[in-house]
Amino acid sequence: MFHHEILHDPQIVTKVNEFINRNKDSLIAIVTSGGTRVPLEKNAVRFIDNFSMGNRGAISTEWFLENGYAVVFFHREESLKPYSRKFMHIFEHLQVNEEDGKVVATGFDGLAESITKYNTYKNRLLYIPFTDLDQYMHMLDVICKQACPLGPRLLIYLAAAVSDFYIKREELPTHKIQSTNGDLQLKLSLVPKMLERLVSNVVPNAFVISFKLETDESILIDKSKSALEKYGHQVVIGNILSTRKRKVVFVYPSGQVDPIEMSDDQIAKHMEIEELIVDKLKILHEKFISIKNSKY
Ligand code: 9Z3
Repeated sequence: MFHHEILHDPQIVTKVNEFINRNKDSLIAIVTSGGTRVPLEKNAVRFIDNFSMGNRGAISTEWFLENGYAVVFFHREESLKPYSRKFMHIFEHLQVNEEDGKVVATGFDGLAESITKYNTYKNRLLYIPFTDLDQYMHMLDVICKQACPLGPRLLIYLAAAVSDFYIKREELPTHKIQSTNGDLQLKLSLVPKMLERLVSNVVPNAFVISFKLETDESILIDKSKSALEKYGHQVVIGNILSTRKRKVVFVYPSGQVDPIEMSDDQIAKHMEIEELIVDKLKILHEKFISIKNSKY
């Protein structure tokens, strides 16, 4: 679990198929998490990265597991993982017991509970890492194709921060860009939107949720609505960078807008908003399944 290699297509196909077979009786969620990386050179030493620690995806995965889902956690390599996310700096808090040489961790509230939860749920959790934008796009497509036969039982939760811009392969310099050439001008092209094809061709019966990230509150709802119109999926969850841990807004194809905000009491109890998000999605997903099933 500690080192994740980028997988090739046949490995992804095998892993996802095995995982789905093993979890036949569960609802399945594909959760994307962390930011994509865009290289500036073919032999790349420089990159453009999208902001995301991976908290949203990692915490949501914990709540999907808690709600009975089996989760394909498609994440940026080295971003935060479910259960271990709170213990990134554990090394500095470890001590070696002089008598028996055993390592002890002190002062870490919740560590034992997180380890127990991880061990309880790990059979329902599949890690697949990505790094670069092109890997993200290609691998997500491969994963979704394998999961497509699940129909409405499949939930896709797109929390990863995906770049809108990239440099086309034919325009990428082969070697490291030299500073001796003076100031650097970059021409970035628009990333082709993959969500539309995913929703209409690859997983047309799945329940798909995307996130919309903005920094300007005044455009969040309109941007979320236009994403729903463009892609034809079920829910957009809008969030503002600075307040994303306290409030989000669910936007539906009907135009209905449903804000979720943590109360002071919930914040004082150290609740995380992902619990509320996932609880709500589970209800919506079950409704979606029963409507889809009644149509056949
Ligand atoms: C989000 O909006 C996520 O909530 C965050 C989570 C990236 C803000 P953290 O990982 O942050 O907890 O630190 N993700 C989606 C961002 C995105 O790229 N959305 C695309 C867009 O806005 C559409 S899929 O155009």
